[in-house]
Amino acid sequence: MKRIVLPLIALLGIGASDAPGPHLNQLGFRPDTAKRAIVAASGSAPLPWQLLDEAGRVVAEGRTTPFGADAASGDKVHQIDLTRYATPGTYRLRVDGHVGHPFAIDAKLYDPLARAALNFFYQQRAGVAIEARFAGGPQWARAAGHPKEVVTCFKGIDLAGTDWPGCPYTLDVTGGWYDAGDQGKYVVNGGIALWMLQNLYEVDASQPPFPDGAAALPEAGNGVNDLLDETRWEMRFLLAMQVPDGQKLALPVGQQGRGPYRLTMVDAGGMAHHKVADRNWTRLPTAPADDREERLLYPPSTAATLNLAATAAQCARIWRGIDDAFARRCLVAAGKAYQAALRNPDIYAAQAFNGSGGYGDNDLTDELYWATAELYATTGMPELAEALRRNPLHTAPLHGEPSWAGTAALGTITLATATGVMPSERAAARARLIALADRLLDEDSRSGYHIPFASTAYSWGSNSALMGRAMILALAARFTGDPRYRDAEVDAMDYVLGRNPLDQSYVSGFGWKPLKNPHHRFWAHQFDAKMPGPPPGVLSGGANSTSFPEPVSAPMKGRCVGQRCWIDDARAYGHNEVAINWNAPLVWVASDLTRPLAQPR
Ligand code: 9MR
Ligand code: 9MR
Repeated sequence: MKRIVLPLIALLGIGASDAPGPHLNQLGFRPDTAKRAIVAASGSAPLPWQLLDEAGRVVAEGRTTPFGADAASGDKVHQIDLTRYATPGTYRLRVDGHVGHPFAIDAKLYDPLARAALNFFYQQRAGVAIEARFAGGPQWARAAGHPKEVVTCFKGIDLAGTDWPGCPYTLDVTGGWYDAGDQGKYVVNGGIALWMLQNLYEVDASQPPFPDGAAALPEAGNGVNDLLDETRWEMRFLLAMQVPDGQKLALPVGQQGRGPYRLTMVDAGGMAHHKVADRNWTRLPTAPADDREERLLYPPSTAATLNLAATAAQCARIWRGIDDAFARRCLVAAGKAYQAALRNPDIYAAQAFNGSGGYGDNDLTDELYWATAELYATTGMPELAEALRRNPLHTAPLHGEPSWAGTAALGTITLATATGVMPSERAAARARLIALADRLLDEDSRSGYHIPFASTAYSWGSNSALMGRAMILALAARFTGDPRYRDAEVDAMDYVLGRNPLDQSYVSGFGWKPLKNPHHRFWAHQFDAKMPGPPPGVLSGGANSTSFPEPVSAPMKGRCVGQRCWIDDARAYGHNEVAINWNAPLVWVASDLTRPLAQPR
């Protein structure tokens, strides 16, 4: 009798359950980077592993490196290093007899992710119909939301008792991106998201990603880079949020706690309204076109004004030579915003409104630093170089990854990468980013799951912190050519794509256990079977061990550690929302990883 050998089927039978792993990036690996996997195992003796090809043949083998107890996951872990194996193909990893899911070694591994992650921004567009042919299918098509957003200011008494007088004008703020699962449009958070996508273009300006026609967009084929088509959509919205010249408004000056606020008449011309949003929270689901709440402008803030100044200055230098009129418009707006912020340096975002998020920030030193750096990089004005040097953040060590409330590193990145920055300034900025990257490498080596984030405290949007750190590491890799930084960048990406104790890919449509039920008012399948789930390429906020703001996640409080505090439930907005400032660094990093590590420039 003929012996029948069915290695693959036999292996499938062993089952690929979710724990204890092996946990790894569910897409797989580029041939030229680190390739790590993790297993949770209580013993301290090294375990045997084998790498199996598609036919089930062993192509590499070794032993795990026991790490021991890992506080961020609550697991005892062993680490596996497959780095030396670099032959493209499809593989499975067997550890101690347990076989995992298939994954790839592929130089083009990140191409689909980069494209899908960028498409998120198209799908978040306000003011236009989203078309099936660009959105990836008819289920994601929808009517235009808020197509004529001509709005005036909130008037009346807010939740803290402040009586707002309103304003004598309307602004046409149609367009831009919805922030997240809600349909607010926020200048503060819009700023960092826009900056990251503009920066992705700028750091590779000689050979920018997403050349015209590469993305699924209505503008593809218009002769302009597709990344810039997408960023212009948001830039125009930010420009529209600027207060008319010379306009006086009653605003809260200085720190005033929870309110009611004392309002003072100031010259607010050139400032930016903090947000345009619903008067009251809408229910889930609510398709954008079905939003019946009143839309209102909320008071200008210094933070929003500096976000406008920074991104418009960045816009001005990027668009120069592509669309000079747009570049000039950006430069004029940036200058006015910057002057307005200097005139009104301490007007904090009013917090006591229903219907939208706060994005409140009591320290604007970093926003001022960022805007100053952008305007300096664009204009080279000596006064701005002086202002930069006077800012304490110019020499202070960088705290960590950029975030909507902590934008200093954005200025530093611009000083390190934009043309037109003095060589001495550029070198100093690079040194500070490399110093931060070195601290991230240290965290990477101390973390059980081998990620550049060693803390056990995971906060709202933690996946974006991982992606922001990956950006810093990617830049250090570019500046130095040192592959250790790139490997740590990959470590961060591996985490969000599945190398975590939940064996969870936090990105919809990618991996064997992808995000399914984000908190989103249109991709709300969990609430209504007629609504779609998320399109591919959308990043969940991720583990949040520090706040449990609604009843679905509340039972986890005190009962989960760090990386395990997460749930794939659309009601859990503190854990499973999606947001433009979270997908933007995903686009940046995925796009960076479509290319081999280049020689330092
Ligand atoms: O849906 C809102 C989400 O987009 C925000 O991130 C979150 C925090 O600002 O708030 C959500 O809205 C909830 C609101 O805060 C309280 N009432 C229930 C709302 C919908 O779940
Ligand atoms: O990303 C924000 C996070 O840092 C805050 O802790 C949280 C609560 O204030 O709000 C997050 O931002 C939300 C915003 O307020 C409204 N749109 C959705 C955002 C992501 O959840």
